[in-house]
Amino acid sequence: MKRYYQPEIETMPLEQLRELQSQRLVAQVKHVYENVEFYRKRMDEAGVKPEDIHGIEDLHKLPFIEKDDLRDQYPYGLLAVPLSDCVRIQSTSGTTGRRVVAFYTQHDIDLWDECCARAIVAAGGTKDDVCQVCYGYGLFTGGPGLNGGSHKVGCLTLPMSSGNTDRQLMFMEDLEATILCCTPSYASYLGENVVERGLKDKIKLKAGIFGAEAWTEEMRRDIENKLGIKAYDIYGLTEISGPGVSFECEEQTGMHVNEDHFIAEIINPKTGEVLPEGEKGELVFTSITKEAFPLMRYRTRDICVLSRKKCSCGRTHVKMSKPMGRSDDMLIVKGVNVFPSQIEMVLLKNGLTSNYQIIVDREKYSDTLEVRVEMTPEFFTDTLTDLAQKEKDVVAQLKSVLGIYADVKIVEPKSIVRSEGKAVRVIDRRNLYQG
Ligand code: DLL
Repeated sequence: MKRYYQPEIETMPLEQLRELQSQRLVAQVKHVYENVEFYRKRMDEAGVKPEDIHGIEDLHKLPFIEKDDLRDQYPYGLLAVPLSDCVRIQSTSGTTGRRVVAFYTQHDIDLWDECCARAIVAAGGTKDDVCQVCYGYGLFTGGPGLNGGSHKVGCLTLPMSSGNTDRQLMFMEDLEATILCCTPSYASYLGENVVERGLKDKIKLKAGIFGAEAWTEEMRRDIENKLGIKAYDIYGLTEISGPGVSFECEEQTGMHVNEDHFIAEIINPKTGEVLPEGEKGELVFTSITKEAFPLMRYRTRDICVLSRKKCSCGRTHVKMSKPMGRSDDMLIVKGVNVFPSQIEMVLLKNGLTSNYQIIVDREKYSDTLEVRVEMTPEFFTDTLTDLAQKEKDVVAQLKSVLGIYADVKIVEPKSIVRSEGKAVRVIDRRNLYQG
């Protein structure tokens, strides 16, 4: 049995899909040119007018937009409708402290929910399912996105949010959850608890929809075994809407991009040149149906490959590989986006040095974050109690800036190995990216 939420769109013949994309792109370019000064200026500088865009073949003429532009335009600079037409914001961290704020009209939310509904149905969800959503709710898009998708499908939705494992497991068993939505690391942790507490035969889970961070095939098998489910990947980013930009079908060989809403391109991150299908490069998205916060040729910094190889599920939408790395220095720790510059800012504010190292590791599929930083020579005379207090202060400030715990160790001057070339500030021991 084929599993689609919107079969006519998900299996639309390619020609027709391209035509739909073209029409929507032309309208979207006009919308942003007329309503967003930033785009008007950028397009004028690039010598492109809305009349020059006749369809997707002209997409390459438009300039790129980057995370720094979003930061510079914070908060309202990219808004394309009156604020009074917006009903929600979601947010994520920016490169240097400033957050990215994305705006949504009710129509934007409806379309986003539909994208998530497609992912849930592709994972076997129907109105008879019980969908346990343990992504964070709030500014993070994970909880609200999958919650909305689950409602559209008609599942009984358990809006658990993250954490409180005892309660998660109690509801999973008592309310007979069949679909689990959370980060792969949390799924793995839940799986471990299910096995340890002898719950595997008592729970009714059949599928999981896991994303927001990189995870390996090995981790997929481990989660599938522990929870007795089939585990599906889901991808997305706040700037473009949230989860559901792309999702895996039963073939589990890449994620179908919801191409009726987002046009995907792969570019050479160094030159900006558009690369042919099958080549590895940076993923760029153009949102063609967004009303409030449309992004044109947004550089995601995620490195991956696109494929139009025929899929046995019958969907015609292009597939993206799992992200294979980043073209910037963003780390994803416990599902949270972390920029080294955010950590550096806190260290310097506390009178510490810029000789620091960020060490990310994994214990039993759960991320750990350690920050080692050299004290200044003046600090050297401080007592151990002073230093311990300083470490505590930095831990608290990092928690408030990043939203996650980092183990902070203040070390002696000159004890962090100097590099002859670029400083090695980040040591990521997780080896999460494949390919
Ligand atoms: O992580 C949205 C999301 C929520 C996706 C729940 C899936 C499930 P941000 O916090 O803005 O949004 O982070 C976006 O996370 O550019 C990727 O680098 C990374 N990412 C997201 N999904 C995946 C995935 C949400 N399935 C950034 N595999 C993106 C690997 C992922 N990386």
